[in-house]
Amino acid sequence: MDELFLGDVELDVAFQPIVDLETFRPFGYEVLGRARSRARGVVHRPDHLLELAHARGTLLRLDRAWRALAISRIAAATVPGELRWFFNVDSRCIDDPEHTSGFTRATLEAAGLNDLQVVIELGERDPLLDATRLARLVPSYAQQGFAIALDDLGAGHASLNRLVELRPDVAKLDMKLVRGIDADAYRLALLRSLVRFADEVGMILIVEGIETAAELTAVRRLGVAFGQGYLLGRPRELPEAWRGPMRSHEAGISGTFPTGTASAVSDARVLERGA
Ligand code: G
Ligand code: MN
Repeated sequence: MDELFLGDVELDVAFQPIVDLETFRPFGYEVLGRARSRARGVVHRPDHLLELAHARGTLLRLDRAWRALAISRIAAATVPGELRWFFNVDSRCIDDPEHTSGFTRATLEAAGLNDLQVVIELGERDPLLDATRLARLVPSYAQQGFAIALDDLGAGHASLNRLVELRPDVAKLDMKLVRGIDADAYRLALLRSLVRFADEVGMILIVEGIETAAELTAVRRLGVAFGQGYLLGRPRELPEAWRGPMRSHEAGISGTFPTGTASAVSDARVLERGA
């Protein structure tokens, strides 16, 4: 697969928890593409790699390779059924003549993951996140049974216009609007109004990029249901307990804490109490 992209680049994926801010249990995981050059020991920034692939006409291949890799990792694990799995899609993929609808559903089916709850994140980086592309993409994903998230709301192309056109099931507030929110009346007022907006239209609101205990406290006080960020859990491999062959005691795993998230969250609680 390497030669399809960039010499010796080796693809990987990491999983970052999206956490229920009331219970601190994981609501789901966002899949994040990762890449490194084995020979040179270099870690590549995924956004750079996407731009490079776009310039070389291999964006669709890269996008699909990451998604297929993530699906194979999930399939190799025993994951609790109630979790949602958030996949980033670069909407520019739709311009590739090889693009056909149904790849993600077909890959899930081949992996025996028909019941996986999938959320497709359409994001701020996509200059083509316009009404014409959305009119083709969104029904395709809806038909495959996936929910739609507007990623990085408030940044780049993920504008308020996109929000009202797309009417997504989920919106993820961009992390720049969260940074230092505890000490910023404008950011607090904006988030407060978005919580109310989400409630009124029945949209799930996720706050991205929570890094400090003070930010977490402020976001929770506003009644935001779900959060993501380094404080709540870094992108990493799936929890050890889920990997490898199913063991009998894992049959009733539903609702348990993945190890990584539990420790990150208890850190967050301690930090929050100290704040
Ligand atoms: O555009 P999108 O929201 O999909 O970008 C996710 C990126 O943000 C990933 O590269 C992930 O590693 C990074 N990320 C996740 N949580 C945090 C955080 O708390 N702080 C910062 N600075 N980056 C984060
Ligand atoms: Mn995302």
